[in-house]
Amino acid sequence: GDDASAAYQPSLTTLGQIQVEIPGRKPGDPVMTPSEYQDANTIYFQRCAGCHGVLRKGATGKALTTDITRPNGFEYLRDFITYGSPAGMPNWGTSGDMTEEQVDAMARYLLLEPAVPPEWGMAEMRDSWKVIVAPEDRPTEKMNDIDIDNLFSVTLRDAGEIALIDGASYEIKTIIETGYAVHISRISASGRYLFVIGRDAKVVMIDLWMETPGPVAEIKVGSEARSVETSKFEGYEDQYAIAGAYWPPQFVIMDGDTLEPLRIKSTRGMTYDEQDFHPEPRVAAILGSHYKPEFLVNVKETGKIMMVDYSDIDALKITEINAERFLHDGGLDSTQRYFLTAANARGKIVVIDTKESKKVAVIETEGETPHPGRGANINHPTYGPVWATSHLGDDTVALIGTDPEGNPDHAWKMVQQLYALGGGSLFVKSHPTSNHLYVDATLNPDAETSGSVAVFKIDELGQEEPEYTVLPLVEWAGIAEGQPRVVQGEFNQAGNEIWFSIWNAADLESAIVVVDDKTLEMKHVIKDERLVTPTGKFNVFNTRADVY
Ligand code: DHE
Repeated sequence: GDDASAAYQPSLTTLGQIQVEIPGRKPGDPVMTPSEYQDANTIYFQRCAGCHGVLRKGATGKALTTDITRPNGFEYLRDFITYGSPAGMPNWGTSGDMTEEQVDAMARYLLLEPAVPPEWGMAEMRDSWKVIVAPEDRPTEKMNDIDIDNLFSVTLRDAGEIALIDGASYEIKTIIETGYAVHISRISASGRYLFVIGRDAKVVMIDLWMETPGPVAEIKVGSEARSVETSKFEGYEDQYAIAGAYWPPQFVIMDGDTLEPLRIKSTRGMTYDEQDFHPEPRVAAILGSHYKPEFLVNVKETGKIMMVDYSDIDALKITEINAERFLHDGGLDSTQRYFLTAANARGKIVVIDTKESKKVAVIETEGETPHPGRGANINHPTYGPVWATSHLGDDTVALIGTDPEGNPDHAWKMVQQLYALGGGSLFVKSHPTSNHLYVDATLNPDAETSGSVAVFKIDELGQEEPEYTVLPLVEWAGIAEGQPRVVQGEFNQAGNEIWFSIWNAADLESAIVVVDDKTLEMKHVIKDERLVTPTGKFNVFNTRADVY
């Protein structure tokens, strides 16, 4: 049996480089052995912290601090983890993602105080920083025949890699090791440098001019992160990179040639509304303004958008805008002047005018948990330019007017609600040359639904109840094993085809399906044993120029 005194010797557990102490035992604490605690802590960081927070104070998911978990008790927690909830909590037990023993250990883990991982300041960043190829040793011109602007950077989530795939031939040009559960790719204004960030907060900078594109610098900016971006304002192209961390809650501005960390800013502080201190306001999406030398930094838990002026990083000026709590992802309208971003757990979209550095609206989406990615800009037959988001919690798509000059009556109002395949949608996509709006349903529990995408015809959106076409992409890809999920459409540079990931378990076959945007027929399937768990895809031109 377990010896309680041995079990509660403070001991260390590691996730990557995180070292945490098991918090001291209090009377009535559940029994956990050090190895159970370590396993549970690792599972917590991998599966739970993204929604519930490192300190368990809640965001997209509910708070799990002990004042809440203890009154609910062990059985309640165990059942909740096993069966999930319709509001978005995954059914970790019945889906087979966690064993009965793991669920049991997680329920006991949540009755203990949260472990606090260490800080990560300039010393740690500089220790982790590597210039692999110095700027003076890099090519002075493009050394390959790759059409860089039509290249796709594809996240291979569980492999900790990205694939660079040619947009015309569908050929995998190279696979680059990047770090644990790489999350997004962003591209410097010139199109030369590609930046990726993983959940482990490792940023890798890749030079697309090299004969075979590869890493030229890397750095770890914390222990948990999701966002990276580069300076895009005229005169500052490629000058700076910025990465935002979930833990520690901070962002860092880096040299755009080498990733040398220059200025770290903590985001800890007061919530925008109640103005109480929050110890873990995580950095969600970051966007480089096209109107000013500014980065827009979404600070999730305090509900603030920091507009960070990088024209003089020695005298950093930050315009701190009260937005709404639980800011997550977002993107620009078609003129690139307005930033539309989701306060997802509050069901709202906040609109920022990047020219005036002002909040112009907060809009209810009338759906549960808006999740736009960067959103989709379309030209609506009745309302003119609108921006779209789908929802994690239901099948609705909200269309918001974005044209205060030409369509002032509809600007910053929700003008229409569409009904797509079902809940669990993560991303919508369109393109300036396309007549289609694509809506996925990635996290829907039903395999047929999560394996398909809904397509609305833009010129038919003026009709009473616009209908959508269903494209059964998993069926088209011919993958029978597992429950592969369709995720995140991304257009090629010309805007005549859209790519979707068919995201299967790591040990099963995945694919990318290329759809002809005019005919809505399958044009090609990319299958390759190296394509392990493909998720996000980032076309170089569309990503650097913010075309979506
Ligand atoms: Fe993401 C973007 C955070 C789960 C695929 N994801 C983002 C951004 C944030 C974020 C803050 C915006 C970055 C930006 O624009 O600067 N994602 C989180 C989480 O906290 C969450 C909910 C849970 C977690 O533990 O990570 C989470 N995300 C996922 C996934 O499970 C997805 C589907 C698969 C994966 O690869 O992990 C996923 N997230 C993506 C993608 C984008 C993204 C593809 C970029 C979309 C785009 O078009 O820009």
